[in-house]
Amino acid sequence: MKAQPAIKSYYFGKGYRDLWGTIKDSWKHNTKDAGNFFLKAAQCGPYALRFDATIDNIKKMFFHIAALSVYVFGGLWYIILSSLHILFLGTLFIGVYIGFSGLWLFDRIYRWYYKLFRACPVYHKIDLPIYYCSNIKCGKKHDELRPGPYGILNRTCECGEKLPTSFLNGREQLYSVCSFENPDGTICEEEIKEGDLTKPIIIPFLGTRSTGKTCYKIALTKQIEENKAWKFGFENDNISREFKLSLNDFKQGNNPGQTNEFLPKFFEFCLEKDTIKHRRKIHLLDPAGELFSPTTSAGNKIKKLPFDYFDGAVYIIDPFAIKAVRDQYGVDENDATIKPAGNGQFEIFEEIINTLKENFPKFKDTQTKVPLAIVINKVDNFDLEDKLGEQAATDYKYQNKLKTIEAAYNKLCEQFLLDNGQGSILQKLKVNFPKYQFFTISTTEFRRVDAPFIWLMNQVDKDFMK
Ligand SMILES: Nc1nc2c(ncn2[C@@H]2O[C@H](COP(=O)(O)OP(=O)(O)OP(=O)(O)O)[C@@H](O)[C@H]2O)c(=O)[nH]1
Ligand SMILES: [Mg+2]
Ligand SMILES: [Zn+2]
Ligand SMILES: [Zn+2]
Repeated sequence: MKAQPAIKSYYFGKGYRDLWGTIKDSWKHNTKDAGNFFLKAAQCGPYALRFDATIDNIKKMFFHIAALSVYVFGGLWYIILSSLHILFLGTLFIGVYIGFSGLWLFDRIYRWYYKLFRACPVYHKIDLPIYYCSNIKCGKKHDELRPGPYGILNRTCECGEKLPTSFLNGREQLYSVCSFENPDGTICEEEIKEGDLTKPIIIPFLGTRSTGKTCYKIALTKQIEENKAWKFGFENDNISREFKLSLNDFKQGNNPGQTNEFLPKFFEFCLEKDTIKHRRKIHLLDPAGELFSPTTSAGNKIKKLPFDYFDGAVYIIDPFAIKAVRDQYGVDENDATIKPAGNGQFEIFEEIINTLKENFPKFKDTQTKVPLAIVINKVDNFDLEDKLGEQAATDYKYQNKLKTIEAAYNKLCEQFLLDNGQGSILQKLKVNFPKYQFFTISTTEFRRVDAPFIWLMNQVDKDFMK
């Protein structure tokens, strides 16, 4: 363990020094006592064969015998007592070590079993953040706050404050920041708000410019907030404030404006259920569509997204980015109200797939287990709702005796893509993401916006959705 701004536990530092100290001291006493007798023997003068020296000789001999006895018997006592001392402390220390290793292991295994980790707002997946000392005047950073040489259940910071070393006794309530070390040696230190152990669910939105990712984020969050199946809450005041403002704007029909950040921070909120042990922390990622624009460097940019630990993705499609659809409805590609997404929303998907395969082990196999919600947005326009909406899917289900409405949505949407000349991308989607599901939504009219999220959650977190 790296040096911590804390006082080493008795069992890892001072305990040994104390033991060594008492052993040394008691030997010192012994030699001192024996030395005194030698001194007294010396004071009796040299041994002599004279009669008048007999008493002195006897005294001298007595002191010598006494000195030797101190050495021999005292030494024996010393060995016996020291061994007992070592045995006693040793047993105590071993007990403590077993306790500490057990707690350390429990902490690890528990978090591994429940898949609990921290997702920093800028995508680092970390096991243990840096915790700040709870004494505000001190604020020292503890980067390995777990059971160890500085303490088992608690540790004492250099300032004297007691800090819990495990999630069991309140460690997660300390202020904490990301501990990821950047390639240049600096530490990320983005604030991570938890309060307790939470299970992260990470869902990025894929889709080119103006497909409606940001509108989707707003409408989806609103619907999730209103859903009575769970308790909703923001952890971060800034995100909460930002959401309220953009929701107000959105409801008044204002366009959220294009997102500029290629790699924005996660948009986070928590979901809680009485029946569930750990809150779920949902991390939505709404990047600028430019990230997916079919340029030569798109792959390099996409690589920076947290694909290696995302749970599922939402791929947002704007039907009006398809020329055949625009032609059918007489929509210009620069239409100001519909704002059709640019060409290339499908071409980029190929690039995304290639980048994933090259860079992320999860996607190496042709068939990834990662679920993909393919969302056709903007169906409030023209007769798209009649063709692809809920009634259409229900009718299709009964007419074709399908088991689920989901199967009906898939069939309708696949046919829609085929009819509009997008058969090849459809094939690629199905081959590379066998766990896919089509949805048709309207973000501006809040139509079926939470369906893709609920489906994804059912794929990745059945326990929570029970
Ligand atoms: N009619 C209609 N328009 C929509 C819908 N969803 C989004 N739009 C419009 O599409 C445009 C783009 O929406 P955004 O959410 O900003 O798109 P984006 O994908 O975030 O775009 P970038 O941030 O540039 O990548 C806006 O003008 C929205 O009003 C919808 O369901 N129906
Ligand atoms: Mg946007
Ligand atoms: Zn402190
Ligand atoms: Zn970080």
